Amino acid sequence: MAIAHRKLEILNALDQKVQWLSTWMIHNANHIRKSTDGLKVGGHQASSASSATILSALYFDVLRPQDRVAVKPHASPAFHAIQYLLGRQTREKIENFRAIKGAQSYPSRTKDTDDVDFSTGSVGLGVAQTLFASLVQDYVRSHGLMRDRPEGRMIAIVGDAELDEGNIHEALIEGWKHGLRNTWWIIDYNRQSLDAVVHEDLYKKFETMFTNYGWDVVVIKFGKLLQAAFAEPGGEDLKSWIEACPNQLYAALCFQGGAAFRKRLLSELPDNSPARALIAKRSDAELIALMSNLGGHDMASLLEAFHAVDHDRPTCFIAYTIKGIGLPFQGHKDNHAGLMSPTQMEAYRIRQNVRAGHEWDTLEGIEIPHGEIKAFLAGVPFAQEKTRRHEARLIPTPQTLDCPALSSMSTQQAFGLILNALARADSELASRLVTTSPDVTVSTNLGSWVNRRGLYAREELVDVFRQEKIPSSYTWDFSAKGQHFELGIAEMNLFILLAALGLSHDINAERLIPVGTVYDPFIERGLDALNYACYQDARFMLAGTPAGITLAPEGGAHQSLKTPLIGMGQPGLSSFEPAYADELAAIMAWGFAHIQKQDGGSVYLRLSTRAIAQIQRTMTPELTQDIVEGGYWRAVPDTHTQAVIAYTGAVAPEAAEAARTLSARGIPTALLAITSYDRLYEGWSNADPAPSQVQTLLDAVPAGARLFTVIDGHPAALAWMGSVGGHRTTALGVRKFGESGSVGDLYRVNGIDAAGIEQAVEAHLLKGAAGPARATANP
Ligand SMILES: Cc1ncc(C[n+]2csc(CCOP(=O)(O)OP(=O)(O)O)c2C)c(N)n1
Ligand SMILES: [Mg+2]
Repeated sequence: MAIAHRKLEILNALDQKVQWLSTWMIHNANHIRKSTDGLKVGGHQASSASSATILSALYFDVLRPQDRVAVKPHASPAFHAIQYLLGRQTREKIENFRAIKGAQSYPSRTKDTDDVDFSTGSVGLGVAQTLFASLVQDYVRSHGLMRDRPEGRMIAIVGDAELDEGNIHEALIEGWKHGLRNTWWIIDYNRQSLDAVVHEDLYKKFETMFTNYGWDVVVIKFGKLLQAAFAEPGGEDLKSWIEACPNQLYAALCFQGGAAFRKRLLSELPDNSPARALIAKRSDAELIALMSNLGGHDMASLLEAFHAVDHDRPTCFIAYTIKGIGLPFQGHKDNHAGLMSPTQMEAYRIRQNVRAGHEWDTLEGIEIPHGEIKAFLAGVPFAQEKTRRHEARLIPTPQTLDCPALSSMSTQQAFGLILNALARADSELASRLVTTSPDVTVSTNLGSWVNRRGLYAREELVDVFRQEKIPSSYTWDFSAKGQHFELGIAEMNLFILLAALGLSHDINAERLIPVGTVYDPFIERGLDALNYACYQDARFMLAGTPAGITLAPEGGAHQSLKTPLIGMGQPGLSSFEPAYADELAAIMAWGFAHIQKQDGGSVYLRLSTRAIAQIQRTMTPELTQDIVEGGYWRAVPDTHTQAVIAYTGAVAPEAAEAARTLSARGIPTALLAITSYDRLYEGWSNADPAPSQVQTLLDAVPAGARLFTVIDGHPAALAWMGSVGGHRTTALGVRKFGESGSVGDLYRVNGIDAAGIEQAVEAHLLKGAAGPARATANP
């Protein structure tokens, strides 16, 4: 499709403006505002320039309001410059690029104000997020929602080195399995990473890889100037020379300029090649302009390629670029952190036709009548919808959730039963629930939910075992109505999918209630993606199960001990470690509401496979409240109390037994159930002036009493509790892992069995070890 000449002129002028503003933004941050501490922050000019034309082509012409974009992290200045030109970003923000409250160094959904669709920063994650966002859009539409809104394309501008990240490859497999559509990945193929020039012919690997996963691949290699030159006499020879030129050399020549290109070409082209005349016709300036006219810097070539797509198949564009195009360090292998000096910037300003003092003027130096540019900007398709963020209505949640009253069960089992009860009932909450798991659906107890609600796939696929009447506990039918996303074993994918599901209210204007399950230790496999999901303020419930050494004989390598600290340390995630089913039911009911609240967040449940005898009790509103806030007394302290055992999770029976035994032995011992060390800690940190839950609880403990905290996990998760009221504290827990054994044996080895707890208490209280106020880890 030919692009009208005038339109191209306007787009090229805007692209130049984007180049200028983004370069200036970084210069301003470093040389004028001198960043925050006078430190050079560097690292954007070359990378941003590399993608600027791709971004200009997209935002000023190709994108529609329903499309969503993940911009590679270092193209953030170009992104902000475009939004500024579109009137969607303020001058103040870009003047304060990288400063507090200014435009963010990496596009941020939560911290930027100019409508970032997907945050980027940790390379690879934003790219994969577009893929999962597209699957989620399909899910929403398959469920009869979002019918009055057009479907959008999910687009990533990808640094070529980003494709080294394994999570992208994991996502590609999942995309293929789920029949991915409406996804574009545009690779800024500048053949440079942070450190160096990338391997030769990498694009061939990209091509086969994407084709292999069912994607269309479009290579945008040469711009119009080069294409025209190839049609001249000698053009064929020039093209062959370029095709054969190694990446490193091409980059070096781009850095050195027209004269260097001339010298090299003349030394390498055959004596009788007509290309010599083609080169001779051009000045050095014309020659470098020609040789750097790669497809990714050529507006017309980019637009042609993008507008030619008339289908919804996933498409990978490989756009050839030069890192730092148009800047003094273009092509230099060290240019990732390159910054122009004030003198270089001055020369660039003059070249860009920008008057001193008018650096931030939007249309400064553009020779096309400004009225015409403004009219063009006002008609840009992408900018036609003022706000692209949606608000979806809240899905009603019950005060309490049903949980069968078995005399003995594990929290993991209770989790499955609670979901099963939801699956049986016909509530709106149940219809909005989406579960997902990386090949541990059955072993994390989602099986009965899946039996009732089915697996999701756009195309129906029946369970052949069921069809053949072969007995099996689980029905594995896929359909467009299914409510479980089955993933392969890749925890990164789990968290990125949760990020995508958990933003559906904002992106698709349809709220989903995502619930993911994972073996607790493997949270660490996907940790960066979990952090990414939370950073974007995606909302979901996560069950990490089985957890701790309590999974015992199942396998030492699967024991998790750091995850309580992850739960505490992760912003945007409230973590819980209940011991009893009724606690879990209270937490989940609260959680389903919390993940929908404007000022809410996501929820992490650390669950165990250990069946324990349940407490026969009636849940009261007060107890529910305490459970959700993080803790309650099971045996209250009084003025005689000498020891407090504060436990969390599956070690409840040992803690209770120790408290009983010690009290019987004449050491008055109180018992504190902790359901959320995270919420207790948060509450304590934020409490001012009202006392927090943990302060209120510990107020009742006499000053001379000692706390003994017990957790099947790292003791640091509870050790801080002594600081709340100044009580001496001994923190019991697990600091080594990896050996199989029975629960009893492993608890004993780690000193968290009843005898171990009792010994710790007696060692401190009877043997006069009550020294100065300090916390001790496992004695
Ligand atoms: C997970 C992760 N590891 C390392 C980095 C540091 N880093 C930032 S950009 C980059 C590579 C840049 O290369 P490329 O993706 O090709 O981008 P471009 O050449 O367009 O700048 C690296 C290693 C990061 N941001 N994220
Ligand atoms: Mg690169």
